Amino acid sequence: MTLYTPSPAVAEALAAGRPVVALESTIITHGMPWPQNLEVARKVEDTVRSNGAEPATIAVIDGTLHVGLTDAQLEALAQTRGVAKLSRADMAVCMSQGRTGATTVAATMIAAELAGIAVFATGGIGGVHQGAENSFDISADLQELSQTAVTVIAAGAKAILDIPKTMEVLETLGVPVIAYGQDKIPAFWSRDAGLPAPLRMDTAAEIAGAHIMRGKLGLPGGQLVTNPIPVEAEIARETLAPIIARAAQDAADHGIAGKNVTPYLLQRIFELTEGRSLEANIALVLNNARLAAEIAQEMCKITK
Ligand code: PSU
Ligand code: MN
Repeated sequence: MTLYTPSPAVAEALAAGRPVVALESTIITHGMPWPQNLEVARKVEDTVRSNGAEPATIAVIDGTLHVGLTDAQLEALAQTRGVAKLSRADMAVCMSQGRTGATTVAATMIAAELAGIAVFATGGIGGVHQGAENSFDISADLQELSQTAVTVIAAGAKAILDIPKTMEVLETLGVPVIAYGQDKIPAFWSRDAGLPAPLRMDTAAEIAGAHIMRGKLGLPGGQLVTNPIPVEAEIARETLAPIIARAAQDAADHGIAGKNVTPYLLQRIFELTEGRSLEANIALVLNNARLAAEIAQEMCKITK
């Protein structure tokens, strides 16, 4: 029994040593509303392709871990309601029970490493939630970055999180946090989280080189590349702060907990910004797909 099923295009690219970029599916099922979720999923794949790499969207469908989806599978996933949200804890259970689930950053990293894919593009990673000192809500994405050798390109930690605490945890776990092309950490919908970046790199080649050096040193884990949202799509921090506070209060009032927190907040912010948050989200995901494809190409050059 094979553990995962690559799509024909992904299998071919991997066999030929061509660049491949992993993509998550929770952003499709839990991060964006229908039908934009399908449109964006297709656009992200096209962006990876037009930038010289093969996209591999990852999901568990009827118990099979798919690395690369056909367009029909992508469409079905985007339309299905009640799809499970899978992280490290529940991926094996979903597979052994023959169920369907979308992969978060953590689960996508596990699948990517298994398939030999070193680069993964997403929107934002999970992190330490505001009030974590009481709720203990810290995303499994952080732990995963410390143990699975995949370079993840994101637009920073979402502004719904406690970004300083998220940075502290990443430092403790030994995860390199690299800001692309600037000295500051970006905050998903805005380019500046008000914190200096621990590391800065200005080219895809440097990022690829650092990933490979980490492997040579025998250090487990990956890298987090934080790629600032394009200027024209940015929403200012001051604009978002009261909206996020309101969404967080609503989540508390409704007793939202566990893995429902992130999807609830994203949906609420979408409503409160009248869709502006989604437009920004789309722009930053495409921007990350572009950079990820470049990094994947550079990695292939080094390892060839
Ligand atoms: N970014 C988005 N939308 C999302 C997510 C990220 O714009 O839905 C998802 C990712 O899959 C990430 C997950 O891994 O949220 C984090 O969830 P949690 O905080 O429950 O670990
Ligand atoms: Mn959580």
